[in-house]
Amino acid sequence: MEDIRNEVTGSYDASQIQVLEGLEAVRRRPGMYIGSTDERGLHQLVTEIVDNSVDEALAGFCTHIEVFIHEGNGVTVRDNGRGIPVGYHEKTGKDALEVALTILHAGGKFGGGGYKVSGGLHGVGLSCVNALSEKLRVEVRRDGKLHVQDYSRGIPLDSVHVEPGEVSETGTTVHFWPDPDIFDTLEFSYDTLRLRLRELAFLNAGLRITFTDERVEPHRVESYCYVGGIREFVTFLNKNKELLQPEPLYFSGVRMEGDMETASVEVAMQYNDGYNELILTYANNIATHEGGSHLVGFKAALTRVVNDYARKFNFLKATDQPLSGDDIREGLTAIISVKLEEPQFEGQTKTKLGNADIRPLVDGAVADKLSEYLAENPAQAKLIIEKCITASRARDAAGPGTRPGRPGS
Ligand code: 0RA
Repeated sequence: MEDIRNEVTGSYDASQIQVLEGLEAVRRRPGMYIGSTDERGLHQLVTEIVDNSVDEALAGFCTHIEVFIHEGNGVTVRDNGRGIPVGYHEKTGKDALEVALTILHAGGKFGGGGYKVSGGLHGVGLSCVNALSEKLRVEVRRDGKLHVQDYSRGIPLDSVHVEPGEVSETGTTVHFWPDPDIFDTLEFSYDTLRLRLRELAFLNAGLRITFTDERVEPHRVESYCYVGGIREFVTFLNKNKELLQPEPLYFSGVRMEGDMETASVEVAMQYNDGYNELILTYANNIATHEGGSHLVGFKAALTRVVNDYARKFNFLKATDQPLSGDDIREGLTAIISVKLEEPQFEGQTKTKLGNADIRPLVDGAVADKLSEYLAENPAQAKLIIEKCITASRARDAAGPGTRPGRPGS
């Protein structure tokens, strides 16, 4: 057991013991906090740190996140947000920055009207990464000063101190070196990280993410910034395809409780001339591979609205069967992204969104905006409906057994 006395006070105070117990818990069962200690868990560390910066961007205070992989597999994540708060923290008697880096569940709601959405580790990201890093340095640019603290395996090596000189910008930088005692591998994959960082840029319109791999000469640098957000994501997924609409359709909606926005939904969709259905769903920037309430809401609204339109304008005769969900989703590429306060992740791989109240939110937004779009763009509507009817006939011609869900969604 290492000496756990507080370096400054020399005492084993209650909050210090709590911190050490938290650290111990994370280091003893890292899988409970980051999923695993293999390659996946290693990359999760980067995501956890980046998620904090993305939250700062969602709150409206950060426009640029930079990620570096250094030689020797250290990582730096830097943002231009407000900077993690520094200064005396009443409850613990420590610096607020140290609290953020050492106390599990120290995250909480963000100020500035935004709600904290990072799925990550329920807001324990920073302290977990700290506990699982052989070495970590945090730098906060705030109040014209550079505040710094160093850690090893989550234990502070010094107290928060100000480095000489002035800084003009604000922001947070975290440098960390994953602990070889914890992880099976320390080798970061450029492709894994670039995929995730680009996805985050697509999911958060206007946010710039710059990614630099310093392990190769010359360094590999890429920067992602999509003003169109998930519309550009759909365009990207549909590239090299023949398209039915010149631009993806885009719908959004929010849930308000009083004057507080407590959830939001964004949908982008575009048909191509192929037969595949590609719908990617996200909750709080996390891919929900098993779908869930947002996907159910989307499918229900899409199926209903397209059938209603087809009937109303006599694409379907009174005796015709309704178009099935599968018919309607043939050739469809879509992104559904919801942000909410307390996401419930369920299913085998914890990638199924459980929150039941998200279903009517998505259904409502898609139904309203899609009906409006079809009503205002009859030529586009005709193209879509005719494609669905073609799909339906092809499925009928293929014979029984090719219609698993009819007439459902
Ligand atoms: C809590 C409160 C405030 C900012 C942050 C956290 C914050 C955390 C991280 C983590 C990485 N980058 C970050 N940027 C900001 C707001 C403090 C204020 O009111 O100025």
